[in-house]
Amino acid sequence: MKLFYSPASPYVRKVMACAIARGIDGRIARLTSGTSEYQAGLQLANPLSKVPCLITDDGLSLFDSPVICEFLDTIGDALPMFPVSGGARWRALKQQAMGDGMMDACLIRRGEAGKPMDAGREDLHAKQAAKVARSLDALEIYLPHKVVDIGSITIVAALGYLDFRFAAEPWRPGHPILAAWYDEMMKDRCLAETAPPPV
Ligand SMILES: N[C@@H](CCC(=O)N[C@@H](CS)C(=O)NCC(=O)O)C(=O)O
Repeated sequence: MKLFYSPASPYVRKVMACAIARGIDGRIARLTSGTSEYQAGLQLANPLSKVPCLITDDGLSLFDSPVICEFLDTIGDALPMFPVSGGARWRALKQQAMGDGMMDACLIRRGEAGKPMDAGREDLHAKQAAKVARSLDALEIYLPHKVVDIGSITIVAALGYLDFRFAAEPWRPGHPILAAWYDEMMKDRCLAETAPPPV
């Protein structure tokens, strides 16, 4: 398998964390943006031109991190990252949606960074920041379980991205329970080894 990859992408982190948790990361070659294969191939493989994008051993291109992560669950015989049924499944999928939404809001703000701050842009920043703030408050109350699954992986990826790109807006104050949960989850190899690069 080949993965269009960026070390700074929280969505790529989700994929690599799932692959490590399932013991199949060694079967994934990483294509980084400096390579000609990446430059020539990403738009063909993913018309949206976004990472992560996985090329399977059958030559199928898959994109959007939830799709890729679910595909990885079909390979190997480790415990699934997507709980199969019941409350655990819906909790994990909901947490994945929340973590992805937090990352989406952060990326919108990043995309606007450095542009002139007119009233419309200030409103956009405030609305995106509020989505993240409300999600943090909800997570402080409805803490994810201390299990590695697609829900907790995505929430950790979102929180790690806040540390990485929004260090000037620390999320830990006011969220001590979530901060302790995060520190505990970061002890897992799949999350420790995929932490964002130093700023
Ligand atoms: N929903 C997608 C989001 C992927 C995404 O936005 N990736 C960013 C990097 S973090 C990207 O490739 N952006 C380039 C672009 O939007 O052109 C997923 O879950 O994989």
